[in-house]
Amino acid sequence: MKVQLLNPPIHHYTGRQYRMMPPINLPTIAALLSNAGHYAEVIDLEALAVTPEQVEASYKSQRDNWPDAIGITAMTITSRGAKDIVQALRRAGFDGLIVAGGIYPTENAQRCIDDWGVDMVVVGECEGNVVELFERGEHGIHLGTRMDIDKIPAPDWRHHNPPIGEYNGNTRLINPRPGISMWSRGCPFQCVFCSDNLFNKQPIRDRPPALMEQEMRELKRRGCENVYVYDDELVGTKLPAGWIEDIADRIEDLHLPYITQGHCNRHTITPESMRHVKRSGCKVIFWGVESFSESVLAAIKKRIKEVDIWHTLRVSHEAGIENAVFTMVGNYKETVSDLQHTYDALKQAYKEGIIQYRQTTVCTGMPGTPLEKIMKDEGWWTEPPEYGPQMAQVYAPTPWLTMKEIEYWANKFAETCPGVS
Ligand code: B12
Ligand code: SF4
Repeated sequence: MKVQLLNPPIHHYTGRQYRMMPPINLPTIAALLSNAGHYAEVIDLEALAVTPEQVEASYKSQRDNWPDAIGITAMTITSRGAKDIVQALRRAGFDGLIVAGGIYPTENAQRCIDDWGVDMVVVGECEGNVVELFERGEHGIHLGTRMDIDKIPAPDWRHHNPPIGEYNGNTRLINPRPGISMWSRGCPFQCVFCSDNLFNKQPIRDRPPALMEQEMRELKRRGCENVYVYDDELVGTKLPAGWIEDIADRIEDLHLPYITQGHCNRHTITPESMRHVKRSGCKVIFWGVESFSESVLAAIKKRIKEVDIWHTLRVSHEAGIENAVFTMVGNYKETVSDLQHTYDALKQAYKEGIIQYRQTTVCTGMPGTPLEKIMKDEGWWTEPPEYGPQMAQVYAPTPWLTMKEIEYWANKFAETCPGVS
């Protein structure tokens, strides 16, 4: 069977093109299909700036090259683009199997069948049965099954367009020639604003060090000079005993610098653990800080205290790692005095040299999040804009801040230390 796996375009309606990083889901599914004897290629239509009209025209003119089945992935933000592509394929006459999966189809399965015109929706994680589902081709909604974390194969970058290593990177810190990898799945927390609905609120499953070594060596072989280890929260979570040491032993000689993400924690972040993180090639960690205010951290259910943040930044810095902090303005229950406190803390931490970079987003009530429910229950929900940079636009006031205030503090934060884009 020949399968084409598509990441949908969004630039045609958002006015902003993403060629930052490829999704890991499609090359992972490609690896499974290919291991089962099928041919699978991944086309990132957004990264290639291909519009639905171009897809329609190219399908119309190349009937002989049609795959047997098409898979399309979608997040909430890419769902309109996914629908546009499915409809363009159908307009071109493609009547083969179209399968949708990912976070949006998982939460809106019937809509993908009724409104988009896909034949099959795979709900949730699906490495355990995705090959069988493509082979059977049975229309309708199917529950994906998980595969044992030790068995999930490395993403297959062989038939990926654009090639891995030719993306622009989501931050300049991983340029040039960035690659992407995920060493674990899952996050035990459920911060109110987080739209990682497929993976949050569940125990973390760590992938085997031998596979991580294979994956990192393959990325280097393919010309990647930096890697974003894009786990939800890798550093600071409770890792299996000896796991990061094992990875460090295996890839230290590779000298492949990577960036990753972490959860501030005064117990798990120790000089010893950070020594191994550094040894494995880590150069920058993005810490999910959001705010330095205790009351905001509690309101957004971040499950950390201010002391965790200061401890983490200091220990990480002492281990020789650069710290980047994710911060947010317009958080649930955040007032001007909370923002002043975070601003002062950022300034202080930058002055001390324990943070090097900052990214500030605007808290956005994404569909399916606890925050969306709170906003609706409390009567102040406004639909987030579909166009423009996502989670970076001030689009509505909160009960505690005017739009002007949110904008003012986003700009103030930007004055404290360098941004990362
Ligand atoms: C890597 C990553 C990126 C990369 C790559 C983006 C991409 N197109 O995938 C970059 C940096 C570019 C990125 C950008 C953004 N991201 Co992002 N990103 C991630 C991250 C960390 C990993 C994605 C991943 O590969 N996961 C691992 C795979 C295996 O899981 P999966 O994608 O769910 O796929 C499984 C199933 O869903 C299913 N499946 C998925 N697709 C398909 C397709 C078919 C046919 C089938 C059968 C099955 C199937 O099978 C897979 C295997 O089980 C996730 C968080 C997470 N843990 O997933 C956030 C996440 C997906 N991103 C998110 C967001 C919001 C964004 C941005 C809007 C952020 C911004 N402010 O700009 C942009 C959108 C850019 C864009 N147009 O694509 C949200 C999405 C929320 C939502 N409800 O839609 C997440 C969940 C993060 C979060 N905490 O909220 N992101
Ligand atoms: S923001 Fe980070 S820590 Fe919070 S639930 Fe989402 S992935 Fe987990």
